[in-house]
Amino acid sequence: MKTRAAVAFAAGKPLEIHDVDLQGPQDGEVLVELKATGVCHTDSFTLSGDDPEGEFPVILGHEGAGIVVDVGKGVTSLKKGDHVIPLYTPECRTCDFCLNPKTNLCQSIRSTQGRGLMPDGTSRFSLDGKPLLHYMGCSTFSNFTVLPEIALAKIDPEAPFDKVCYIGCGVTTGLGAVVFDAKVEPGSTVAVFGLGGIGLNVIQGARMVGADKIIGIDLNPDKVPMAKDFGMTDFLNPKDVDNIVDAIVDLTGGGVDYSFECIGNVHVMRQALECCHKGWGESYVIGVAGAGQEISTRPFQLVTGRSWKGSAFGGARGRTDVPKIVDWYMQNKIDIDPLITHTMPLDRINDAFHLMHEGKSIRTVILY
Ligand code: NAD
Ligand code: AHE
Ligand code: ZN
Repeated sequence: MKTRAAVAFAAGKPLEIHDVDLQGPQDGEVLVELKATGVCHTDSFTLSGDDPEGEFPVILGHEGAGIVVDVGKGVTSLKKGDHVIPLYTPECRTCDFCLNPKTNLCQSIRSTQGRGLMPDGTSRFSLDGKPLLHYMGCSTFSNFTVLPEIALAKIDPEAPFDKVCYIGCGVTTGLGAVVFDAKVEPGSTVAVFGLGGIGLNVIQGARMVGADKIIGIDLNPDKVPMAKDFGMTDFLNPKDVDNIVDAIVDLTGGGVDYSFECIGNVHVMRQALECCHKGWGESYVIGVAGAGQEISTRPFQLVTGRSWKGSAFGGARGRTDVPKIVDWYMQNKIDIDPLITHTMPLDRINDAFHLMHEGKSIRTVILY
C-alpha cells in the first residue's frame, strides 16, 4: 500500500513529504494507522546527525497513537480496530531483561531496531524501489506504519489520540523517571534541569508523589509559567546566578534528594549530580547526549554518597504501564492538554522542529 510520510533523506536536511510504499505486516507484525504523533527532541537529535545510531534515509517519529488495521500471522494479543500506542521500548515478557525486575530495557529486538530494521532484518518502507529505514522501531511520521506485536500497547478506545500520543514518549519518560525509576518519596526535594517536554513531566511526577520542593532550572524564562502550573515551587536561571550548584545547595540546605537532567548537555549532567545531597542524593540522566560526548566529575562526589543513574522511557514496561498511564490521564490524575502547545498537519512538520529550536513550543502534535 501507499502511505504519506515525512522522509529524512540526510542529516541536517528538512524532512520531505512523499507517498511511500509500505509492505503489509509479516508474521508477528501489526499494521497501524497513526492518528497523531508528537515531535520529541530526540527526533531532532537524530536528524541533526549527532545520534551514533542515526542512519538515512529514514522515517523518524516515535511518539504516536493510532488504530490497528491489519495483523500478520501469529498475532494473538491485538486485533483490527484496537487502539494502540507504539513502543520504542518493547515488552516481550520473555527475554532476560523483561524477566529481571530491575530493568524495562527489553532486548529481544534491540539490535535490528537500532539498525532501522524490522526483527527479520528488512524494512517495510520503500520509495522508488529503494528501502527507507524505520526509526526506533516506530516511524510515526508516516500515516501508516508496521510494528512487531510486542511493540504496541493496547489502550482505552475512548482516549483521545491527539493527547495520549504524548504518552508514547515524553509523558511516560518524565513521570516514569520519578515514579518507576527514582521512586521519589513524599517530602523529597527535587531539581529538574530543562523545562521542556520531558522536564515538565518530571515536575508533574514529583508533584504527584508529594515532593516538597521542586526546583526548575532553565535558560529560557518563558518556560516558568507552565512549570509553575505543573508543580515547580522554585525557579533558577543559570544566567542569573554565579554558580548554579551553589545556588541549589543554598536553597535546599545541603542539596537535593533527587535531580533529573532533561536536556542532553554533559556539563549540566555534572551540575545535576553535584547539586545532590551528600550521603544520599541521586541524579538521573534522561537527556540524550551526542556522539563522542562524555560525562565527568570528581570520584569524590560518588565516594561521598551521591549516585549517578540513568532512565530510559521512564523505566516503564510499555505494554503493562502505558495503558495505565493512559488511564491516569482519563481519570484526570495527570494533565497533558496544556503541554500540547501546537498542532498541525504532516506537511508542516518542519515548522514543528523550528518551534522546538526557538523554545516556542513544549509539544507539537501532528494530526493525520
Ligand atoms: P525540549 O527541547 O523540549 O526541552 C529542553 C529544555 O532544556 C528547553 O526548555 C531548553 O530551554 C532547556 N535548556 C537547554 N540548554 C540548557 C542549559 N544549558 N541549561 C538549562 N536549560 C537548558 O526537549 P525534550 O523533548 O524535553 O527532551 C529533553 C531531552 O530528553 C533530550 O535530550 C531528549 O533527547 C531526551 N529524551 C530522553 C528520553 C529517555 O528515555 N531517556 C526520552 C525522551 C527524550
Ligand atoms: N541512539 C542513541 C541513544 C538514544 C537514546 O538514548 N534513546 C533513549 C530514548 S530517547 C526517546 O526520546 C533510550 O531509551 N535509549 C535506550 C535504547 O535502548 O535505545 C545512541 O547514543 O546510540
Ligand atoms: Zn522521545
